Amino acid sequence: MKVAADHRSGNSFLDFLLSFVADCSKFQSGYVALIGKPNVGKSTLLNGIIGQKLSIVTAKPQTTRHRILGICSGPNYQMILYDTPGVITKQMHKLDELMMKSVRSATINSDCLLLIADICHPPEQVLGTLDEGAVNLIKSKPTLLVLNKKDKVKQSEIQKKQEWYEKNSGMDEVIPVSAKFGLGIEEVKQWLVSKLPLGPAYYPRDIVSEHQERFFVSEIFREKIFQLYREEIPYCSQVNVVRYVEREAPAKDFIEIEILVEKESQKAILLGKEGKALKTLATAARLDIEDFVDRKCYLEIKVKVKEDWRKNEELLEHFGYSGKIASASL
Ligand SMILES: Nc1nc2c(ncn2[C@@H]2O[C@H](COP(=O)(O)OP(=O)(O)OP(=O)(O)O)[C@@H](O)[C@H]2O)c(=O)[nH]1
Ligand SMILES: [Mg+2]
Repeated sequence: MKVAADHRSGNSFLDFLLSFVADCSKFQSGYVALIGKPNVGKSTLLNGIIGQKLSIVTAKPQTTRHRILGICSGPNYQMILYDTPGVITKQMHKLDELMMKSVRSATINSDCLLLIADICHPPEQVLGTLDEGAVNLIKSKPTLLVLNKKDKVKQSEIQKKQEWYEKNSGMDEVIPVSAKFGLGIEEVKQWLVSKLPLGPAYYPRDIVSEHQERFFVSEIFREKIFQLYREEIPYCSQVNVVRYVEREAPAKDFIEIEILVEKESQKAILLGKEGKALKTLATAARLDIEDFVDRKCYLEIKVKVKEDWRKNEELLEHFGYSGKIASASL
């Protein structure tokens, strides 16, 4: 930073301080919550903004269970984004309740909001499903309505839907995007930068998340369960990384994984005939985990039954659903 000038100038230290303060005073930073119904593409959008796959994505609703933190740093800004579980009105278990709590806390802690809706769905009042407290919170912050999946509809329909939402949603601005194909992401980023308050970088510029590697390993594993199994299996499964031992190459990292389900019958489905289904799952997960950690891995997997784990508050807290992210074992 202007080193040569500092040495020549009699007021070098003062000049340095003034220019440092001026630089800091231009820097913008803040928290952004991504909220919306299940399956609208919140996680895909987070990954698109960060430019890297951080949050797992599947075709099934209620994939995201935790509040996932992703960091996007630019030359003059740092946005800290929270991907959140899809907003549901009917809560079946304590897990659902804790998931909705994490949506609320992300909303409260944010400086601005991305409210995401699926452009393919008939237009609707986007705040309609939220309770009054949440609506008031959203109205008190700069909010962008992102109409996602625009690649699936015709240009004329995009325009019609955008106009409807601009007129009826009460949101500050409406931007149609395709998170999956990277269309409109830059516009969303520009909107965010225009709303971020002045402030320092909260995280080193070269990191994209604060979660530990083992958290992502359990999430990747869960993504594969969502992709490979049907009906209740994805929803009744909890994945814990019990042990993660990093080893010098050519040795492989050793990862002990525990999958919890609620019934013996679910365990039988997960294992499959002669353990074949579990083998397929383990291979698919290992390949993606190796890609993510950039090392070869050996997975040791145990499937356990823990009745009603989704209703057990103490266990849920232990598994990190109370806001803190942690991978734990029984
Ligand atoms: N065609 C198309 N599909 C998309 C787009 N964005 C997301 N999807 C798909 O929509 C599905 C849901 O995406 P997610 O990103 O997991 O949605 P989410 O809102 O995070 O879902 P939950 O975590 O379950 O609340 C996946 O199959 C994505 O590939 C998009 O822009 N276009
Ligand atoms: Mg998600």
